[in-house]
Amino acid sequence: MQFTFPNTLKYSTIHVINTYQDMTVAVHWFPGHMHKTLKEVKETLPSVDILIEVLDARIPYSSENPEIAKIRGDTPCLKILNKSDLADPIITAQWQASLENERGIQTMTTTTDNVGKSKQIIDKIRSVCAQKNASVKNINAMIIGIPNVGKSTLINILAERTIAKTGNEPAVTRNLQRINLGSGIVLYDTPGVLWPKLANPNTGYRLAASGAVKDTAMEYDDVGFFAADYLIKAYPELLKARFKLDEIPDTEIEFLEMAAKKRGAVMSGGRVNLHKICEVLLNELMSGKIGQITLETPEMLVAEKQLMAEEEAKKAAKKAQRKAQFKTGSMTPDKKERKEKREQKRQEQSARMKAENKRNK
Ligand SMILES: Nc1nc2c(ncn2[C@@H]2O[C@H](COP(=O)(O)OP(=O)(O)OP(=O)(O)O)[C@@H](O)[C@H]2O)c(=O)[nH]1
Ligand SMILES: [Mg+2]
Repeated sequence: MQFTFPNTLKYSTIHVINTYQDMTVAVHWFPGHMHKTLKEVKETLPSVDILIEVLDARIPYSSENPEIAKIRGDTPCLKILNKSDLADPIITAQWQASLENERGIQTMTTTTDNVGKSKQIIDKIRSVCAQKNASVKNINAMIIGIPNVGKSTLINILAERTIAKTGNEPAVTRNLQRINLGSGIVLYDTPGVLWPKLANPNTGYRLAASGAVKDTAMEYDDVGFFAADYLIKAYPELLKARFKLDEIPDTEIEFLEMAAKKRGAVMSGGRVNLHKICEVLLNELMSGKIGQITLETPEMLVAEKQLMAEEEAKKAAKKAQRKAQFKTGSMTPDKKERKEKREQKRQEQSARMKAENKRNK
């Protein structure tokens, strides 16, 4: 399935002006097992005491599942910003403050580098579910999140043994798994889930650029151009250092050409291999080799959401206009006249019939 950038959707931050307009990209991915998982999550939710939504600290908005927000109800939710070792720490703090504005939401950052901190999740679970008598009943904590965000890794840390299969690719876990920690807490590991409709087109690119989308389901070149466009504006110094460049050019294509030459991504005849350099850029971005990078800020999202709302309002206005046109269309003088004539003929006919009936009596 594909989606198109709305004409007006642009980044809007101090340094990022998006040039991607009218661009179509295929990074949408919602296989059958995700559909099944979402259904199972909904079914299990009534017996869940706390939801632990694992977010990718590099894309806290784009990795937040809107379907969960819809079905969560009053279930307390702890949002974990995982892989915080790969994210820009200043922006991570901004995201935590922004997420905690929501009712019933608590946040924490975690990374595989700091196992001790991850274990504090257990204390959080206990404090949030303090009213539940754990000696009588287990606390049920369900771990959810996008593919490849680190859910199973986190479960292994909490369980202090390798109990869930992990791997650096999306869709490693395929079935819901119940893990009894043995101390009054039961964890549910779930397969990574995306959602059927991405409202914000930038979300698709960011999910792809962070490794949540299977590489067979994304176009490296499109995502690479998107990432290059963002990085030259948001993190020019990191790019300079990583690709050993003296200056960062104004456009993503110039940057990709320069980087390709530095990395030998050149084809016979001297033409730059853009596909190859996009692949290199994305792999280095995902693995953190370029540096600690966050792909979206709360400020950017305020602007993007506003643009999306304007886009929606325009669509709704157009639809209403079409509807109105259709209605008035049926009332054009021509149609109105024909309708009146039909009505008149009906009345004449009924009068004739009445008169005839009277005569026959
Ligand atoms: N750099 C970094 N890598 C991490 C972190 N947590 C997990 N990973 C890596 O991310 C990859 C995915 O981890 P998993 O635990 O399998 O992710 P998952 O969310 O269970 O993925 P699915 O089951 O496919 O949905 C693995 O290679 C982990 O080593 C982290 O905090 N930092
Ligand atoms: Mg998993």
